[in-house]
Amino acid sequence: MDFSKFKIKLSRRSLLGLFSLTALSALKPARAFGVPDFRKDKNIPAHYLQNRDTPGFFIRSANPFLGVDMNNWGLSVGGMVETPKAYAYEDLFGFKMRVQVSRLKCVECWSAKAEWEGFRFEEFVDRVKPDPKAKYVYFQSADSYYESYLLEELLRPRVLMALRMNGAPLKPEHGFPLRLIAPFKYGYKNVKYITSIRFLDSRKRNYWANNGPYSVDGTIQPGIDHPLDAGKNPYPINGGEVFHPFDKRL
Ligand SMILES: Nc1nc2c(c(=O)[nH]1)N[C@H]1C(S)=C(S)[C@@H](COP(=O)(O)O)O[C@H]1N2
Ligand SMILES: [Mo]
Repeated sequence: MDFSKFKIKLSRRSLLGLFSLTALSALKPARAFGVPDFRKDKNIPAHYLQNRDTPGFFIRSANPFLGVDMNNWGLSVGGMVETPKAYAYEDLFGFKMRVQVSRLKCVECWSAKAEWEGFRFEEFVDRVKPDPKAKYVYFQSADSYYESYLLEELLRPRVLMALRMNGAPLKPEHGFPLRLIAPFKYGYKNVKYITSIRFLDSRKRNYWANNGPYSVDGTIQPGIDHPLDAGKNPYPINGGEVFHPFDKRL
């Protein structure tokens, strides 16, 4: 197409706008929670955060997306609490920082170790003052992922709200700006790109219990692991990870 005759009317800027609009409508994936949904798409654009078996530390992103836009990012902490709070990225560095080395273990049977730096979940509890009836915590993420915990679990030692990994801010693909590290839970419970934390009086389900065979609980059990690539058939593993009794009561 010859755009030269539009030159007077359309500035270079609006021409670029026209092109990118066309490009966008050609791609136009379905949307989940306002973010493009590439879950059934085989041709995920390369610049999207997506599953990659990167040496050293694999990347797992169930619903590929462009990463968190820090112009629009804020963290809200609320639900059944006395004082709901909203945090900017910089605010989070006001908390007491801790460093730990821990391993993340995925149900697909890979694991990787990193040095994580962040703060304890207590920091939020102390400030928002949850109702004593709020025994559950629900996380939502920028990529339409969500997770669910017992409050008691988040107060255990070595649970970290991580801002940094291996001496640098979290990389976009590893959960920037904020992720959870709970070393006694399978990788899928270690929620990345967190945008909202809510204290609740009932247990919600998580992404992988609703979209796969994994339990809401997700505690790493001793015994047989569950290699996803071995026949692709989920089977119960010792300790009940894949078909966890907790799920049946929901
Ligand atoms: N928001 C969000 N958090 C997520 C995921 C995801 O898709 N979205 N994948 C989970 C899974 S299955 C694993 S194994 C770990 C992987 O973390 P990594 O990508 O930093 O290796 O992140 C978990 N946290
Ligand atoms: Mo995973």
